Amino acid sequence: MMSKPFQTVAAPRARLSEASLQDLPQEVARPSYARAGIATGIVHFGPGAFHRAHQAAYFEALLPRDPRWGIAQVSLRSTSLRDALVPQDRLYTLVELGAQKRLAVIGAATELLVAQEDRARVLALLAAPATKAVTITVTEHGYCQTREGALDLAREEIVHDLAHPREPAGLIGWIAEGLRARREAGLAPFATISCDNLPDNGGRLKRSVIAFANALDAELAKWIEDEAVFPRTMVDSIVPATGDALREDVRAILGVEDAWPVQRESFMQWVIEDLPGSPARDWTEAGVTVTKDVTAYERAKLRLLNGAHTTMAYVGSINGIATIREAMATPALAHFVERLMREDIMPSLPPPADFSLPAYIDAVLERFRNPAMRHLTAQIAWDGSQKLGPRLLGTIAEAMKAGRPIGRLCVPLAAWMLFIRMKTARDEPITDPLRDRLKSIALDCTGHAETDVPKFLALDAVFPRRLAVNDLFATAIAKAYDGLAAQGLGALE
Ligand code: CS2
Repeated sequence: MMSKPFQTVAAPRARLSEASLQDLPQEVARPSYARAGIATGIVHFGPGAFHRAHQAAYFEALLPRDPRWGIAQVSLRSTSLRDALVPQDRLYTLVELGAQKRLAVIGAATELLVAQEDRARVLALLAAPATKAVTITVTEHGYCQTREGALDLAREEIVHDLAHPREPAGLIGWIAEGLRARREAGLAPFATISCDNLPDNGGRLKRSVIAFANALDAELAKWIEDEAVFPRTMVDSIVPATGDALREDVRAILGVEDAWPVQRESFMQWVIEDLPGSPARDWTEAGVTVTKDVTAYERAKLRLLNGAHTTMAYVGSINGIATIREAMATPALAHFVERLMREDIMPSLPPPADFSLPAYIDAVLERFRNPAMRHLTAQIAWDGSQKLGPRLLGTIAEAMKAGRPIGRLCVPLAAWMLFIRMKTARDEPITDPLRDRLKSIALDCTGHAETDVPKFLALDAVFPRRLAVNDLFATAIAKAYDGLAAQGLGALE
C-alpha cells in the first residue's frame, strides 16, 4: 500500500481578533478609535445578545468622541460568553438586518468577566472612580421580586447574599456590595440603570436594592436612598437569537470565524430618565434620549410591542407558526394582533406628549413584517410566567376597571396555558423559572376550560389574586381557551 507523502490536515480557521481586523472586507465597519486608549466607565451585568446588539452599539458610536465609555461586561455565573469572546479579543460582529444588511465589529468591551470567578476584579471595577454607571439586562426573573414588586426575601440568591454580603451571587447583592464599597471609599455612587422590559424598571430596582441594604445596614440603605440614582428606561430593538445560520453568514462575509455574533433590526431606541447624578446626558450624542418622564414611552413599548409579541408567540406556537414574520403573513393572526393593539391596548395608554400612538403602532407592525428577520415565536415564548404580568395583565386590569371589553386581551393568556400543555404533552423543555410547577399543572389538565383554567389562575406568582377571582376575567380566558383548542386560528376575532 502506498503511503501519502503528506497528510492533509484541515487548517484551523482564522479567528476574529485585533490582528485580523485589518484584513476584513472594506464594507465591514470596525472600531475607529484606539481600543487601548479607552477607559471603563460602565459595568454591565448580563451581557446577552440584547445588550451586545443594543446598548453596546450606542457606546461603540460614542467611543470615537468620548473614550470614557468602555464597558466591562459581567456575567453572573455563565462562562460561555467569556470563553467565546476572550480568544477573539472581546470583539464580535453585529449584523443589522435592514433594507441592506450591514456588519460592524464592536470593540466597546474592555473586559469580559464572570462574577463568580472574578470577584475581586468585579468589585474593584464597581468601586473604581471611573465607573459612572452600572447597566443591567438580566431579564425579569433576575430582579428577585414578588409579583407586587417587593424584594422576594425567600429567593435562594437573596438568602445567600444576605448571609454572605461580601460574596454575592445575585444581581441585587452585587449592586449593594458595589455601592457599599464606594461609600466606604468616599466615592459618589454609580448610577444603576436597568435596561430590562419591566414597568418602572428603575423604581423596582431601587426598592429592591434599598430593601436588601436595609436588611444589612440601615445607614448604607439611607445613603443609597439619598445619594444613588436608579433612572427608569425604555429599551427597544428586536434581537433574534444567534443561530448557526448567522455564524455561517458572518464567517462567509468576514472570512474569519466569529464564535458569537449578534443580530438585530436597524431600529433601536433607548430612553433614559433624566436624573441628577446620572451620566446619561453625556450619551445623547450617540442617540440616547434623555427625558424627565419615561412612562409614556415605557408603557407604549411594553404593552403594544411586547404585548403583541407575546400574543404572536403563544397563539403562533400552538398553531405551528414559527416566526413573527410568518405570524404577520397569516391574515387571521395579523388582523387579530392589529385589532388588539389599536382597539384594546391603545386605550390603556397615557397620551404621550411627543408621539402619536397610531403612528407608533404602524411602525411596530412594519417592524414585525421585516422580511430580513427570522425571529422565532419559540424564543419570545421563553419565561411566559414572568412576561404575562408586565405585558398584558396591567392592560387587562385597567380595561376591566374602565368597563372596556377584555375578550381579545385574554386570548394570549389562554394561548399560553395551551402552549404549556402542548410542550408538556410533547415532553419538550419549557424555558421558564416556574417550569416544574407549570408542567405539573399541565399534567393535571383535562382539556376542558372549566377544570384547567382555574389551575393556572391559582398560580399567584403570575396572576394577582383580585384578577384571578374575578368571574369576568376567568370566563373570558375560558372562552378563549376552548375556542383556540377547538378552532385554532378560526377562533380569533
Ligand atoms: C421580545 C423582546 O423576546 C421577547 O420577549 O418581546 O425581546 C423584544 O423583541 C424586545 O423587547 C424589542 O425591543
